[in-house]
Order: sequence, then structure tokens, then C-alpha cells
Amino acid sequence: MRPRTIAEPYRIKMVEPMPVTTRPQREAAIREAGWNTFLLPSDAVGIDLLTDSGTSAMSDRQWSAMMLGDEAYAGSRSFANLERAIREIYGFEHVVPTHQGRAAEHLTSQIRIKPGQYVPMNMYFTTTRAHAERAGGIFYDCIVDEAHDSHSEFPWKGNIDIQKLQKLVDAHGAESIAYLSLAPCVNMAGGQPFSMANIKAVAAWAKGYNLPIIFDATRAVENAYFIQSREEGYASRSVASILKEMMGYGEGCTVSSKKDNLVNIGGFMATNNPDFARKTKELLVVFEGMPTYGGLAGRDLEAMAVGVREMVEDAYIASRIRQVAYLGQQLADAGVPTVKPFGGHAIFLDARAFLSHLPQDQFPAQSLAAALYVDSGVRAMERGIVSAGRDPKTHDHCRPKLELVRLTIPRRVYTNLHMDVVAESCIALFEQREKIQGLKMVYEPESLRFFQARFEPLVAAGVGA
Ligand code: PLI
Repeated sequence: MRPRTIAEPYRIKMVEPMPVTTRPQREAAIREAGWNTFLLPSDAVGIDLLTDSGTSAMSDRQWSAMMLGDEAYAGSRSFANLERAIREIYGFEHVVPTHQGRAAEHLTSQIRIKPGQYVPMNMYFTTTRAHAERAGGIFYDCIVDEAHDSHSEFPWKGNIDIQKLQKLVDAHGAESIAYLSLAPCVNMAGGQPFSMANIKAVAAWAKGYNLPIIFDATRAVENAYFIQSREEGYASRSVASILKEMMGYGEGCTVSSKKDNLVNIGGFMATNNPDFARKTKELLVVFEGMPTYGGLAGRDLEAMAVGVREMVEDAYIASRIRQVAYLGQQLADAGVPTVKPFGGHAIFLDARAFLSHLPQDQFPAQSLAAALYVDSGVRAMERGIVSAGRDPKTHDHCRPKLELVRLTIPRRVYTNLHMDVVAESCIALFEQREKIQGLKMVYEPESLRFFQARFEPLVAAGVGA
């Protein structure tokens, strides 16, 4: 029997007109933006796949909850609603709201890292690593080797390699490690999940050394969906119960609510360690605000409380991941090189393979993202040598194996016809790929350079195909 189409489990109630631009307008805009898609004004962007962060469409229930926001400076009822939702869904007792994820990372890093301590991560995320390093920590990559190989189709590329952890302990002792900072659906690896079997084994190993796990649970629900659909023994379990089991292996988590949680702003730290919670609240009042709002309005807390419950509805999360795969499959069918398996939040173009005529120091992913914008007004993001920054010791570029362009799909925002437009543009560029030229960096900020760096084409004709 022919497989039946499964539609999105929601209807569109409100629409936002999308800018329509001409190619000459886009050529002028990318020049103005220093060939950095982060610096484009959104009025010049059509389909915006820069990020899935803070770009979700909220539901009618979230919008109506916002009207009930309790804006009290202290003791807000809205915080109590959020706290209840996070306790129920993530299973952590203490909840500390922050204005977004990196604020939770900042506080956690300041409290839990002593200068000179290692912070093992399964690959890295830019802000998580930056905060660990600002606190004097040393990043240590403990992800499996398959994660660095864009050709590997291993289904658990987010897995942690226990042997790499063991090597670190053998060399420096367990006390040299602050905590294990582990991310589900690893963003920089292509949105790749870890398996429950892996996290269980890591937790057992860590217990032997009394090392806590603090998850970056920003995309934990997407990881829970992959466990449900791929891992033996989980097919009949709800995503909600898988998420809770996964979180049970951690002492706590930091979360950017701008992703899984389906809101436009917000974040939190949650933990079962009362001492960690107390210290975080002490710092919170210095940097974010009272523990019952943490830099957010009461209405934001209400929207988060509803989003945290909606994100684990099985039909919703299945449709979200299916849409990402729908885009990926079209690219794969046309031979466009992408990271596989397809990730949870994005399709990652393999710019190294796509633009094999450009050396990494000519920023192939940055060039490809610029060319995609010029071709169709689709905004994507570089995730390669620019994002990786410089080695804090040698100050040379870090040269990651993965040189990617991220086509990030906002939640509940675009239809599959939008995905078709994106696929057509990527395929058209791939067919004329040799015309895409490299870039040189002409302005480089010291920290998180990818946000604001500026570039110029190496040849006057520009980067476009
Ligand atoms: O953007 P924030 O500060 O709410 O969250 C920071 C953050 C932490 N962890 C992970 C895995 C992220 O992906 C993340 C933010 N990601 C962005 C902005 C992105 O575009 O992927």
C-alpha cells in the first residue's frame, strides 16, 4: 500500500508577509553586510533559515497565556507555573530562569569551573565553550570520531566516547574535570543525537569518579524523538517519558528555551542539587534579576510554561523532524553533499565537498551561505572555520573537519513548499559550484567572531554563482 501523507498537526491562524527581493537588491545587501549573513537586515531576507533559535511560531495557547502574565517583581505566579512545568517535564526540582541559554551557561560556568579545570563536551557549542573558557576552563572534545566525519552515516553521532574521557582522567585525574557538559542533538555535529544506551554508560562511568553531568538540554526533545524512532526498546515510549529518563542521568541542565521550548526568548538552569541552585540564584540577582523572573517578563514565563508542555506532544515533534528530513531528502536525491543522517533541527550542507575547489582558509561555508542568499534570498549560517574561532594558545584558526552551512528550520513556521524553494536554490548552486569564489576576512572580532566578522571576495566578481 502507498504510504499516506501525514500533515502538520496544526492550522495556520495568522500570517506574516515575507519580503520579496530581486537579485541586484540581494547583491547590494550582501556587500553591505560584509558577506556575513548575520549582518543582513531581515527586511532583505526571504526564507530565513539562519537559526531555529527564538524563531518558532507560538501557539494560540501560548499567546493567550501571555495575557495572564504576572509582572510582579517578586513571587510571580507566572514563575510558579513555569517551575511546575519544568519539574514535571524535565524532572528537576530547582528551576532558575534566565533571559536566554547563554546566561544560564555563564552562571553555571562561573559557579562550577575552577580555573585550569577541563570541561569535556561532546563537540562544542560556541557560547557554551566561550563561557567555560571565560571561567578559566579548558574545552576537551569527547564526542565519537564519527561526528567529525561528514561521510559517516552512524545514527548516534552525538555519542560520547568513554575512552576519550578515560584518557583525560588517566592523564590528569578526575579532580581536573569540572563536570561533563553534554548536549543532546549536538548542534555543531549537524543536530546529531546520542543514544540512551550511550548516556547510560557515560553516567555509570562518571559515577565511578564522582563526576556530575550537566546537560546542555537545549535540543533534548529532538534527541528524545530520535531515540523513540531509532533505538531498540523505545518505539512504544512517549517522547515525554524518554526525555525524563534522559535527564535523570544528569545533575542538572542549562537550556536555551528559544529552541525546543517554542518561545522567542528565555532560558533556564534546572538541577536536583540544592547547593548549585542556591549559588546560581545568588549570582542571578547580580546579572539577570530576581529568581522569579531571571531577566524575563512574566508573560515570557507563561509562554515558556505552555511551550514546555507542547514540545513533548508526539505528533508535533514527529512532524517537526519529518520536515527537516523532507528538505534533506530532496538535496540527497540531487547529489548535494549534506551531513547524514539528517539532523533534528537543520540540514547541514557539506561546504568542503560542495566547494572542493576552495581551501578552508578561503572560508568555503561562509562563501556558500553568501551565494545561497544572493541566489534566492534564503539566509543560512556558516558553521565551520569562522565559527570555530582561534586557538586560545596559538591564536591560529581552529580548523574543524566539518565545514558546514546550516539550513536551520524554525519550528511551525514554514511549509514544505518553502522547503522546495530552498532545495531548488541549493541544487542550482551545486550545478554551478565552480563559479563560487572564496573570501578573505577583513574584520575579525575577538570573541564569537562569526556574528560580526566582515569579508570581501578574493576576486572582484564576487561569490555568487
Ligand atoms: O542563544 P541562547 O543564548 O539562548 O542559547 C545558547 C545556546 C546554547 N546551547 C546550544 C546547543 C545552542 O544551540 C545555543 C544557541 N544556539 C543558537 C543561537 C543557534 O543558532 O544554534
